[in-house]
Amino acid sequence: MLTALTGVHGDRADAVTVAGRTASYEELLGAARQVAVDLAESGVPAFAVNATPTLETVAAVVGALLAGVPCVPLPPDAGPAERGRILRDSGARTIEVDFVRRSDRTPDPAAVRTPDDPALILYTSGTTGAPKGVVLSSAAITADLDALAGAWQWSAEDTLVHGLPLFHVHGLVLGVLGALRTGSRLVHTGRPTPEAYAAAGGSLYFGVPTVWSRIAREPQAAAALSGARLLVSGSAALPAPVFRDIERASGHRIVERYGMTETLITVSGRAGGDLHPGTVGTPLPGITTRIAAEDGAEIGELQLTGPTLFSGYLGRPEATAAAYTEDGWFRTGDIAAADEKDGVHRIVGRASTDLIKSGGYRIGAGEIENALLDHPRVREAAVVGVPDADLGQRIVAFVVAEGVTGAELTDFVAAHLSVHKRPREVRFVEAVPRNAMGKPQKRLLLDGAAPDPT
Ligand code: MCA
Ligand code: AMP
Repeated sequence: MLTALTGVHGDRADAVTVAGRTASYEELLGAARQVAVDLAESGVPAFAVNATPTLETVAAVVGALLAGVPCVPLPPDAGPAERGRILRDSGARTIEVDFVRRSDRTPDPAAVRTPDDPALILYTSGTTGAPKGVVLSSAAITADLDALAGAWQWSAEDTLVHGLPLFHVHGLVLGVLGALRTGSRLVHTGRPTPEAYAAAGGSLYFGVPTVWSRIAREPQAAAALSGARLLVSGSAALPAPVFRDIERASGHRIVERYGMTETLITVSGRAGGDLHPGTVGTPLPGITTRIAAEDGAEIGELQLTGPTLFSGYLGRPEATAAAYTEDGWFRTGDIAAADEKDGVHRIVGRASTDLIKSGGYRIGAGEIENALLDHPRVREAAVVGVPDADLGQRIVAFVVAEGVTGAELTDFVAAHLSVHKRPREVRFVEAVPRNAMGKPQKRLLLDGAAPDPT
């Protein structure tokens, strides 16, 4: 997976820059080898990495791959509830990582490893309950990166720029391992701000729609990207006006691609291809898709198969089985359509309203509801995603509670789970309307709720 570290492209003084610090391949490899040595000595079964945007995180992930120890990246702002759950579920442990200590040898892995063994375990939300660990093998990751390199003509000539979090597929698998697979330079901007993207002078840019929409609102920053080769958006739907504003200011039609933590990126527009707003391109080589539409309908659930799929949810065989149809296709839960003539896909929505996409983060309504119910003043909670011009959707919590303010509840969720999972709005209601089965009727809540009195 780490082709660039084998020296095929030579060394580069500026191979990897993260938040203003730069390392050559040799320096990165030395630090990663030291991590691998320390991991081998520690005997940890899985390596929990506090995924701050730093060179240490890159060295830690690469070190885990060298040592053949599954890596579990943690959101750096994860509160005790979220952090504790991930560590308990995965059995992962942290060890100290220091970019200054380097080794020139890679330890032998403790056991014989194959490309199908777990490389990464990424935690991702479902509609209810706690996030599940998605087990990804190096075979799946390399299959995806090679398919994307082909689709985007991504090579060692590129300088990849992004500022996405390093605990999800987009920022870590594409944004770090992709650079080390293709040999492109990497500039991670620390935060994905329009100013930082504009100043980075890259050829290839990755962003979630919120990032592109913020760049579109600053035409000077968008214009600064005109010298790039390719701009890519994913993780959520890119609004058509953002596509057009970026084209107007930079001359680039953004390539949109679609994926999931469980499947990696499966459908994408192509560099030099015919790109239209609202479309996510065609399946990558090796991926087969089908639309499970009711008789006569054009849209239905997108289902797929291919070599980029996950190995399963960690320790949850029932959940893994439930993610597939009886005839073995992965159920994405996304509603899509595919053009009859050219096969170009459109993602039109999600089957469940209980999965929220906010700023490109996938957030399960049930997880936030459970967190709110842990607050002693909260008696009932129902969480929904409401359309938001900046975030795509924003998290709105309807609660039955007394003696607590909306701001206190927001802080409670931010502190216990993580900051991006906090409700952006808390509305107090007298009761959560429920159907005969006791299931919250969230639509009714959206139609007439009392505003936050604080
Ligand atoms: C505000 N803050 C708080 C609170 N309120 N902190 C604690 N408690 C509070 N109550 C502060 C934080 O400390 C932080 O401060 C700041 O607010 C963060 O604000 P926030 O609004 O959360 O951030 P943002 O700037 O609005 O974030 C937008 C974003 C972010 C940068 C676009 O959403 C993002 O990075 N999204 C990327 C998600 C992603 O990578 N998804 C990929 C999933 P300070 O700023 O000082 O730290 S993988 C995937 O989907 C698939 C495979 C795919 O297709 O890619
Ligand atoms: P995650 O597992 O966090 O990566 O979230 C995966 C989900 O993100 C998918 O199931 C889709 O709902 C959504 N998603 C990813 N890319 C796109 C896209 N280009 N357009 C619309 N939705 C997307």
